Amino acid sequence: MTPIATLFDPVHAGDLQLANRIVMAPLTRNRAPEAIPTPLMAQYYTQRASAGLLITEAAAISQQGQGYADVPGLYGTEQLDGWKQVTHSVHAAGGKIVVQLWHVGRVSHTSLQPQGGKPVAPSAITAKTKTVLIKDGVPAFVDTSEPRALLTTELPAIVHTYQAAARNAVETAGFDGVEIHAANGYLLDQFLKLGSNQRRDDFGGSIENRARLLLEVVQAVTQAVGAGRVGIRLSPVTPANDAFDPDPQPLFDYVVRALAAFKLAYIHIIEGATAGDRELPDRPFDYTGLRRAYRAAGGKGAWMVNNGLDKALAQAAIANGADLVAFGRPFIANPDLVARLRKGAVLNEGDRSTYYGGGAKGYTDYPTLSKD
Ligand code: 8OZ
Repeated sequence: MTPIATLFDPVHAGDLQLANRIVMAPLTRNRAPEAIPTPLMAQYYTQRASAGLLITEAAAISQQGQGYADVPGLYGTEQLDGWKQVTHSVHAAGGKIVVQLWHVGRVSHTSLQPQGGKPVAPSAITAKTKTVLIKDGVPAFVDTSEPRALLTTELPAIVHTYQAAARNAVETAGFDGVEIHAANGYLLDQFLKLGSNQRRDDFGGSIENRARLLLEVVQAVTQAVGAGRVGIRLSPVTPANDAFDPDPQPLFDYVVRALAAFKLAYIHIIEGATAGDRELPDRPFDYTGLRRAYRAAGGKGAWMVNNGLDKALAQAAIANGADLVAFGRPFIANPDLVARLRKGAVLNEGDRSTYYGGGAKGYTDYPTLSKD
């Protein structure tokens, strides 16, 4: 019998050869003024390069796709130059890094949009959620603006924008791959779920129609950079950003079955509420069933699980068939999380007041074990 893999064993995810199964989950940190990645960001990611895979914070594929102050982009020359420094530095430290492709859809504010326009969405339904703007140098939570419904004729350009950003990421900025952000109530998740999608065209109504934009994006992105470099993040039941669907199991079973055909590097699942409870009594979901649906349809990508894991839960997830485990907040406070998990060492506590915005404090100044 093959012994059960540990968190510290190498694994491959599509074309990505990973030194271990511990992944740094994407974490928004709002430290990229003018959407341009900085040398400090290069330092932050490089400090964490012992993870098997780093997934960057979400990066806007266009100005329209941006919804928060000081988040990075993937569409301008200076942005790509900034990212180049990040990928070079991580690679020099032996790490692997993919960038998360982000269009926020309705989770935005007119002050961040081109010409101060309305954010775009599947339907003109305002999300009951907040976004972060910076006012007088201080992060401020404000209501998201009322969106306008995208015309059917605008959707090909959105698909093309994802594709262009993926190409920029791999060909210009030097990333090992991309993760399509289809979770947490942002544009692609808004299309999937009935609470935000009331369209009457080919992109609304049936499950097949609601999944259409997502699958067109996957097709375009994999065509541009190769499926073995592409992952996708899904959050079937998260209430984040007012995401809601009354019947998520058949919806997501359909999505992963359709994804099986693409030979992606990995499927990344947020179990439960993003950064919250893993079990939601009013939103039950069978994650093992989801993985089985993917495998039964021939899906060979690595199965990555996330949300509120500690070492024991992560090891149990691997024993139960996951290939990769993603840690978010523990990576904020523990640049050497892999070494700490290996040794069973105590973890540093993160300072929530420095999660979003600011500089080096609470970002690149967390101690490693040897310096404790
Ligand atoms: C926290 C704050 C702002 C954005 C996500 C990109 O939830 C985010 C995000 C998280 O996926």
